[in-house]
Amino acid sequence: MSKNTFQATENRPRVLLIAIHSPYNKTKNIQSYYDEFLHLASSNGIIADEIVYIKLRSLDTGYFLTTGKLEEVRALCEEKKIREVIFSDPLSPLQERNLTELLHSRVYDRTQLILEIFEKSAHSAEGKLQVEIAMFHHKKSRIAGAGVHMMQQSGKVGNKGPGETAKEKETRHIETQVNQLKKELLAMQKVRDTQRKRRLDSNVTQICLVGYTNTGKSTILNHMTKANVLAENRLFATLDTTTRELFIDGKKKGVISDTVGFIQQLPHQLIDAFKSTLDELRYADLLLQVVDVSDPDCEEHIKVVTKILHELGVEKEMLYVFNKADTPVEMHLSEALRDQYQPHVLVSAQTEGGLEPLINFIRHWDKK
Ligand SMILES: Nc1nc2c(ncn2[C@@H]2O[C@H](COP(=O)(O)OP(=O)(O)OP(=O)(O)O)[C@@H](O)[C@H]2O)c(=O)[nH]1
Ligand SMILES: [Mg+2]
Repeated sequence: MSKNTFQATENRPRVLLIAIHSPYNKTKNIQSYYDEFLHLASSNGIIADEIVYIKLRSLDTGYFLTTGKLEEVRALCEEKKIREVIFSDPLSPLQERNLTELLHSRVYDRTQLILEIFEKSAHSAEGKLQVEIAMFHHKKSRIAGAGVHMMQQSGKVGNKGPGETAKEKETRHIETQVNQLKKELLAMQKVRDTQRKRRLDSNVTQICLVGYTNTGKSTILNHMTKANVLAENRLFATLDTTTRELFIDGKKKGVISDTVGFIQQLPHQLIDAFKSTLDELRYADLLLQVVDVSDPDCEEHIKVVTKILHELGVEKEMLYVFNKADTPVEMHLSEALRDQYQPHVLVSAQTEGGLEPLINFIRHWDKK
């Protein structure tokens, strides 16, 4: 176990981040996975007081960490008065509960962390509903693994049957709420469908920006359409799909949409909840897959995006947009490697005129 210690200044709960290298994590570059985990935490406004890096050969079903590591973490939490512990890997409901009790802290995992970022980033009513549904699903899975006290039968009037446990009651309550939220979401989707149908009927060209989170999708949309979508160095800055008219040389070329960014091991609750937003992709004529060439893991990220698109059943004509060509770091996607991804353009959304190769491609591109 290796660790970093930081100086805590304010009077807030002290936070420990636990970055795990488990045998089940198929990521090729563990350092990038760690960096991404730290970026997820900071994107959620979390200041880490302690970070430990743990390599595990096996996982404990009850406590996730094996005995020796668990004791080291317990001692650290006690010594540093830690009150919040976040794991970089998914915890089972049982592990989460056992660790919470043992460490006297709020304990949660990467999935919960991503859900909380999504909760903060959702601005539209539809986005908020989608996140709420995903949160309920996650909560329901936690209840499924809850302990004995939830198994005790509750004798209150109004229960479904005499044998209903508190666990079943809570699950039923969540299901009722999810069903209600889904109804509301469906009504909103109908409005979106009508808008889309109008666009399809008018035969307007639809272009969609997709890609890993933080690659520059919103920055590109803003520069190409003078939109005002929040773009910042935060994971999942954008959740809501924004669609704008796209003019090239003063002529309307079509519409262009920004979409929620992807991430490796994206919690499935979120893919499910965001299916309706991501539906935009299914109707696109051209996808612009934005890739951050300053990221050492960018090729891996292309694979993640391709896999999620495949899972969503989206197979569309695609242009790879290699962005951040201005960055001082060495390009992580060599020219030879880049050539495997065709067609592609190399751009810099932050440089004056840096998007010209992309604009030029779209200028000469027509839908089939
Ligand atoms: N150096 C450099 N930075 C860029 C470029 N384009 C975008 N960025 C920065 O990259 C960060 C992410 O940009 P966004 O446009 O928010 O990225 P996004 O893909 O919309 O991210 P999500 O909405 O979180 O999925 C911001 O800090 C941008 O300023 C570029 O061409 N060069
Ligand atoms: Mg964005």
